[in-house]
Formats: sequence, structure tokens, C-alpha cells
Amino acid sequence: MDRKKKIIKRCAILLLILVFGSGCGKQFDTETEDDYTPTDENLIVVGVSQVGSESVWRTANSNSIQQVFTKENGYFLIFDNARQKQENQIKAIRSFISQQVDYIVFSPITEFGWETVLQEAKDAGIPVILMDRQVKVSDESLYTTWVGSDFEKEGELAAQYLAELVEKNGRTKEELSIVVLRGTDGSTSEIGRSEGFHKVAAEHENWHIVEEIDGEYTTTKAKEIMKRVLWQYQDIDVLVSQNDDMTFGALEAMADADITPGEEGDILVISFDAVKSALELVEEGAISVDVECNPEQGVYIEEIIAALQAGEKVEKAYYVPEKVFTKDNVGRYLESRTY
Ligand code: GZL
Repeated sequence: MDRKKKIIKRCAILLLILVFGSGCGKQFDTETEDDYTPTDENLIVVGVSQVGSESVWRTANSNSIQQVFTKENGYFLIFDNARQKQENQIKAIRSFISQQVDYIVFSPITEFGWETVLQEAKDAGIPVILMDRQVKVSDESLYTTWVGSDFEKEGELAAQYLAELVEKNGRTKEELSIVVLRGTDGSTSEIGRSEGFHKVAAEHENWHIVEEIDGEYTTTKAKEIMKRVLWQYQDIDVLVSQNDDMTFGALEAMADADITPGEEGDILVISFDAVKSALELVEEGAISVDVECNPEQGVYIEEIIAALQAGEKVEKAYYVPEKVFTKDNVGRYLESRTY
């Protein structure tokens, strides 16, 4: 069949699909509210570059995005998982720019290395919204706004609750050896939590941080590190773990070494994120304090985009609400925890 006939045949097939494939070619006399469905060209296209899927928290954060940026809500979502690599995030952002998305949302795995690609987005006239973590750039106009947690506050709270725990157990004069499992080196959450904890820890001269190691926010890495640390130090009193996934790994290593966590055990465990499976361990007493980091940021980001679409001004930063969990209050929240 010659080329011309092929093209005519394809158009005919396409027309038939359009007419009958969409439910017997329903013709609308007048478009009414009930009949109108947003077609792709009416949808707001949002490109999202996510750090990865390294933790329960990250999965909840991704879900919060996918639940709001739906076609029913008037959005077309392009979601990319960078699998913990900055170069994958840069590639994804460049792809969003070439697809001329309406908005770029991303959680930068670390704070540095974004100037060039964010300048490309700015030159393309695409607003960039930071989610969760922040960027260090000389020109703050390279991003429109940021939604996330006050990480330094989280770190301070962890230390303040530890001080209360130590006092409650009559250990304020005891020399305490502390090990810190840090999150991904150079990430905003790791930087803030470390700074906040250090600031309060410096007020306690009997607190000694014997090691701080990058556990990359993963269970596997944390278990590997904790195995070595437990072998190297015989007298650890406190573990500060900068997310629950690392805490799970550290608890496994402690169990393998017959070391018990908790106020009645050998090592006090302080954690961050407050995902449901960790809050169950708070209720059991294995984790003594869990500082919440709220991953449900999608709804806030959608409100910001709706405001921008309406031509409204937005703030440069939005902090999500968070609390601290201990055995005293966790029971009230466990049931309703969705992640
Ligand atoms: C915190 C976020 C951290 C979480 C980890 O906002 O950046 O990254 O605490 C996640 O669970 O991996």
C-alpha cells in the first residue's frame, strides 16, 4: 500500500477511535459543568523531582504529592525518582524545562550544586518550588518558595527532651557517651538537626558525643555502622538517630549484640520522623523520644501553586506543623497515623 493510502487509513482509524473509543461518539449540544472534563491542554503541568525512596518518610512525602496533583484536581503530574543521585535530579529538571512544564517542584538531595540548572529554569520562565530540603544559592530569586520543617528546631527539641529524660532518671551528673547517626551529609535536614542538637548539647558538659557518622538515612547503612560502633565502644549511653529508618537498623544491630534500648535498658534512643512503625516502638519503650518531621507537604504545595495561578504573592518559606512523641502522648496519635 503506498504511503498516501497508509496515511489516509491511519487518519480514518484515529477518527474512529476518537468517535467510538470514547463511548460511542457522544456529542455535547452545550458544554455543561457535568460534561466538562479537563483535557490535557487545560491541565497545569507540574514536574516533580523526588530525592528517592530511601525511607518510610520519603514514601509518605511522595504519596502526599501524588494524592493532590491529579487530573481530577486539574493537574498533569510528571514524577521522577532520582534514586539518591543529584545528577538524576538535574537531568529531570532539564527534562521538565524542555517539556515546558508550568511548575517545577523538587526536594534537593543536598544544598549545593543547583545554581546552573535553576538559572536555566528561571530563563525558561518556570517557577521552582522547593519541597522538604533547601538549596544554597547566591541568587534567591532562582526559586519561588520552600515548604518544609524547621530542622534546627527539631535538633534542639531532641536534645531538650533527652535532657528531661536524663533528669527524670537521676543521671544529670553522669558522664554520658552519645553516638549520632547522621542523615545524608549536606542535606538540609541533616545540617539543621545536627546544629540544633549540638547547640543544646553544648550546655551539658557531661554529654560526650563520641562519634557522628553518615548513615545516609537508610536502615542497611545504619545497621552496618552500629554493628561496628557497638564493637568499638563498650559504654554507649545514648543513640541519636536522625531518622526512623536508621533507628530500625541500629535497633537490629543492638538486638544482635544483646544490647537493650530504652530507659530500662542499656542505650536511650532518640529518633526523628515519627512514622507509625517507629511510634509503635515509642509505645513499647524501645525509642524514648521521636521528633516528628511532617512529610505531608503536597497539600501545602498545591495551595501555593493555586495562589500563583491566581496571580497572588507567596511567602519565601512555609513551615509545616510538627510535634514530639514520647510514651506519655504517643497513644493518642497511633491509631490515626496514616504512614
Ligand atoms: C526530612 C527529610 C529526611 C527524613 C528522612 O525532611 O529530608 O529525608 O528525615 C528522609 O527520612 O530520608
